[in-house]
Amino acid sequence: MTSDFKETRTAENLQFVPASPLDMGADALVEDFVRHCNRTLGRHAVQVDSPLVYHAIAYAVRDRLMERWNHTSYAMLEADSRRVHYLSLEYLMGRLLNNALLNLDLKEACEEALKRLGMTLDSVLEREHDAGLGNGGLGRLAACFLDSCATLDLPVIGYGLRYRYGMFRQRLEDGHQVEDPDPWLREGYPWEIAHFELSQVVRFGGHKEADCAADGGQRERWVDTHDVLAVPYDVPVPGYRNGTVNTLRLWSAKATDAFDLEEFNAGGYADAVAAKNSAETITMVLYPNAASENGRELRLRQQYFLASASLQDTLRRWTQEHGEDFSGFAAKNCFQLNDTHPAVAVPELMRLLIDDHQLDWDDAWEITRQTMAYTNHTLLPEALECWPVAMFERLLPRVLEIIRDINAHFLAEVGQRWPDDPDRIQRMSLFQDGSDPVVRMAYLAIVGSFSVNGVAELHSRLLREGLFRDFSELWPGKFNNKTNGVTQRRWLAACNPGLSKLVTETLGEGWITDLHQLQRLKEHADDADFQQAWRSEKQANKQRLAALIESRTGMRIDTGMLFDVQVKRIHEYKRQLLNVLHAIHLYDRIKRGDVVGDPPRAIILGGKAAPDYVMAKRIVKFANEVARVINADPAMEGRLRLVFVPDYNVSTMEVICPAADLSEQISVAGKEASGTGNMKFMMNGAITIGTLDGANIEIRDAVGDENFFLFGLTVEEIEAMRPDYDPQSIIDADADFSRVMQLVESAHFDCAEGGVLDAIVHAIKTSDDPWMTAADFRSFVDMQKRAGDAYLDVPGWTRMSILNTSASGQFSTDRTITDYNREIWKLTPLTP
Ligand code: 26Q
Repeated sequence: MTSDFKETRTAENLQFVPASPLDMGADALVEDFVRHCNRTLGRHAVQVDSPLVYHAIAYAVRDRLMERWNHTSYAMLEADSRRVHYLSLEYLMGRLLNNALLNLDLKEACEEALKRLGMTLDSVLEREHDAGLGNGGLGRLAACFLDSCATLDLPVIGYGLRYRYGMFRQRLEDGHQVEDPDPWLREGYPWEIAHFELSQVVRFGGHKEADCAADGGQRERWVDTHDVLAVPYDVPVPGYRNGTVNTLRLWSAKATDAFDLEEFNAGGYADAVAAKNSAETITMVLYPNAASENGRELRLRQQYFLASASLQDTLRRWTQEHGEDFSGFAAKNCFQLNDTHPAVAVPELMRLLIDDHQLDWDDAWEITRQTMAYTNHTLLPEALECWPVAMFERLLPRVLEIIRDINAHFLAEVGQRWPDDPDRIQRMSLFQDGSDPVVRMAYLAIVGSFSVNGVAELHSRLLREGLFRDFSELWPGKFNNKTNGVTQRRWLAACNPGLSKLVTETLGEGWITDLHQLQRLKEHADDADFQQAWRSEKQANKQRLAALIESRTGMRIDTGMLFDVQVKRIHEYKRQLLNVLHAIHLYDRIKRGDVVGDPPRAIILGGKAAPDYVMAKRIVKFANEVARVINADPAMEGRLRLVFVPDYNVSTMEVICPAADLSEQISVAGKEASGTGNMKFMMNGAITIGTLDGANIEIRDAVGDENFFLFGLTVEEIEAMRPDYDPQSIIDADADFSRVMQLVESAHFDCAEGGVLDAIVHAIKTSDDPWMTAADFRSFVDMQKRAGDAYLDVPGWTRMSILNTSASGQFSTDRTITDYNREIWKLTPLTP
């Protein structure tokens, strides 16, 4: 038998290089499927509906990724190129098989292979569990970024955590949200490769000690620590048909042997096992983004675990190639912080350089400030992360000391610039004093970075003028904008194959890597045949969504209805409540016989509420009770439906966004940093009804005012109205609004229990309502009416739909990443 591998040996190294790339045809896939069933999974037979089928196919596809992956890793090492390390506590990857098939151009072969095996690709794809290692926008953005970086051949490595339990699964019980854990790894995860040999030790607790260095100077030592092992699991990130496969490296916490032994000697076997468990809880579960989760010790442990393991990994690679000479480090490395969640990387890099690599403060600070870049994702002041100094002291004493030193240096700089402004020094300090002093992580991130960016133009401006004003006065050049995007490979090509085919037949396939090419769809916007084909794709997608809704809720939806969709995390600022009030208004009108001129409408809601975000959970209950009443009323039949799709996640969005007619982006102006769901809907031909918030503004500029349903107050108007905001008088002056509120308050909807009703009524009626729902009710209802009218003009609506897709080119993460690279990262593409 001949070997498939070329071998090279040195004394301590064995190198294997595949002699020839694997065959990409259906025959070879069938053969490898059988081989993996037999030899990898150890089965002589598999049932066609078992998860093993998915695993065997995933392994066959993975084999074909692997050779490209090895190649890319080797090329990166060889070129010693500058790299970006994307640090994020969240990656909402969703499913990977279909993405791998698309990017490797294996889809047809795989379909054919499965057909020969008596199965369909769709049924196998459905077997994959979503990798739900994120909450929402921020986590999905990280995943889209990785796709674009790989497609653009950029040497970017993602660093994150391998949570044993990802985002919880949502069920509805009597209209209430119930959470179940998400055991996504239970059947094994075929996409990860453990690299035990690259494990890192991360330290916690203990205390610091001064030590005399050889040069006679003082050195800090951090001793008596509790150590935890960080084991990397690598997930491949294939680019689109370019031979590049980048890496997402996820750290998993493991007890160290030393730790086991120490406990073992002290307390015996049972204590040792207990201690082992406590070390391994660090990566047990993803934290949902609730306000009350702020300040949890385990969360800080997670953040430090990610930062320290990732930095040590980078420094290990550096010293392997360059020894202890760090003079070239900053030119070759950049760390992009996905929000402040990994911001402890700033003092941790200082600590590693000073304590472990003997750099002096100034050199270490120079390197840190030249390598770190920070992206902010929120304008809500209450969402800015602060950690109690006392907790830091207990958990990371040496890191806290470094933060204190950074602060001292920084405040001296502020004092020089503004010599007579003690208020400003107070305001800008990394520490907020008080009875329970805290570290302000956003300030730490700003001070330690060479770049600070927001995620949409409005957001970046508001950061400069508001939240970070003092800092932008000190360092105007540091602040910049990078408007978000989404990857069209997943959010058009893969999730909407019908429309993609139509687009490709019309324009060629260039749009898949150059989304601006969609512009040319404009020329077809009024072509009757093209319009007909466009509508028929939308119709098919609506059927697909209707089937999903029926399977999850039992409810049947007529696909002739206007699909009016709002799916996103449940949060007061996103104003799902405003949407439900509109549903009640339509219900009220139909009840009163005021039905002429409106299209039948299905209002589709979905999203998870953080488990301890009480108000968000009340909104879920309220929406479900309103839905129950509407859907049970015979008068609503064929006119109005309200559905809540349970367990909204990445895979669900892949069915939802192609089917939407109308995209609800109705946050109160000035609160949604960007939004990215808005872009997925637009790309798939939905028309937005939205406020002047986040990236909605840029969406409207791109598509034109006449193809966007704008409503609501601007940021400036909201802020001007706030001091004497009086929702009751707004309600009283509006007959429609009054009737809606009467229906709500009369217990027409069954949600009095648990104070849900009172809380909802209060939220709308209080003059302190930060989200000012009542202020935008009238303009929302009016614009919804205009949207309904527009929907009845079939060619007019189809034209708007086509123009939305056509104008979505700038909302590709290929554009976003190109901007990051041009202005922040400055990487050279590395073509394999
Ligand atoms: C905080 C403390 C403790 C535990 C968790 C958290 C936490 C976790 C996740 C706080 C926030 C998040 C996620 C925020 C997020 O998704 N923000 C969204 O980011 C998108 C990408 O930039 C934007 O488009 C959205 O506007 C923004 O809301």
